Amino acid sequence: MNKQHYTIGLAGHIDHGKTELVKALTNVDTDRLKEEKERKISIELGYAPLINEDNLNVSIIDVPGHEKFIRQMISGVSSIDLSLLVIAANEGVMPQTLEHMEILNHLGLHDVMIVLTKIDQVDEELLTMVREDLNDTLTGTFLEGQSCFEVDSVSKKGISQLNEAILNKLKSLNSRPTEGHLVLPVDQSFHLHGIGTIIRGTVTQGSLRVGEKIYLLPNGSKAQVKGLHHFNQPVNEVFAGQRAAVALNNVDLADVNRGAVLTNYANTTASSRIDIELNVSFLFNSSIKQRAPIKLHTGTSEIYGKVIFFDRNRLEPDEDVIYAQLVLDQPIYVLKDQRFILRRATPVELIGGGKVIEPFANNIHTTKRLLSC
Ligand SMILES: Nc1nc2c(ncn2[C@@H]2O[C@H](COP(=O)(O)OP(=O)(O)OP(=O)(O)O)[C@@H](O)[C@H]2O)c(=O)[nH]1
Ligand SMILES: [Mg+2]
Repeated sequence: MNKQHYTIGLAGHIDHGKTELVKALTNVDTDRLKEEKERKISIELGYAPLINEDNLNVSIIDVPGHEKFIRQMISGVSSIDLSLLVIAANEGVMPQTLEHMEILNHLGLHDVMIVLTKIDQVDEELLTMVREDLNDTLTGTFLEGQSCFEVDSVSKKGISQLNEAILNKLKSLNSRPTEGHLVLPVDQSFHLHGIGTIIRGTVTQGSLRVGEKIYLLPNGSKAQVKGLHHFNQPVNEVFAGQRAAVALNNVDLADVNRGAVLTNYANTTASSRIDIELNVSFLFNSSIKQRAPIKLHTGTSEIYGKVIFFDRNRLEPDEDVIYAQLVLDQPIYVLKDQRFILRRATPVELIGGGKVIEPFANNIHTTKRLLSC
């Protein structure tokens, strides 16, 4: 019987116990870097397999909570099936709890389980207050009415119940389509002496085999798959939903930075002008003018550019859905309906998110001319 492949992503404020929770669930410490150990914070994405007896192939992605590392957070959750929104009982809802919640919402990641950690750090009275505060925060959001799991990750109280609920939830979700062309956004790349260029990422669509010819976007160069690993095990094929490390023949490291995409679809190219449907976040409370500099996050890439509104000269808060064009500083490979997050370039602030409605957009003047015909 074929295994089903799923990826779970963590989300939540700094120090709220995401890495400790991953450790309690998987026995893997995802804070591997020396700097992470010294500063006692997560900086990079961390990965761990969730071993289970249900024949499900489950990967967990741990993300940093610090607001400075939001880019890593967005790229980490961009390819997940289920998220665990972590809130520490001794602090309750904090700024990145809300920001991460909005990021999940705008990326269309609505399968979320809420986990209250550090319950050993509070008494029953404070726990009741935190539950009420959380309930108030979630009211009116896409997470209204969600049940909440309570754990102490250090003593593992509540972990086996959470583990069981996670597996039951995954079984109720549709697995990602393994048919269709390959989409593998790169989240790490490095050079390994004697082997060459290696990339890591989560396959979001399709599958990939050893020996297969692939294309690297945005630059369009061709390469061949020399070898594949899934969590340090050599494999012949990887499928949508799985983590993969891919050894590539004849590829410069510079061509496969985080944000590049591997595909086996020949007839495609990158674009630097895209039309978007943008849902404005309730956290956006300043205003931006026509052609303001923005940061686009989609897949694992982060690209600067300008926003051009179709119907206004300024975007104010309290808007719902608007349509706009992004003119990007570098070309990007995106698909129609692909989800994204939009942030103001300086000072950095979440504007909102939505989906790409036209990956190869016309110059705005051409669009206006076409509309007036
Ligand atoms: N007592 C207790 N301590 C916890 C629990 N969860 C986490 N901690 C501790 O809280 C501290 C922060 O936990 P982390 O898991 O590193 O927090 P994080 O959310 O991964 O932090 P960032 O990745 O930097 O955002 C560590 O010292 C953990 O051991 C818990 O349930 N109970
Ligand atoms: Mg961490």
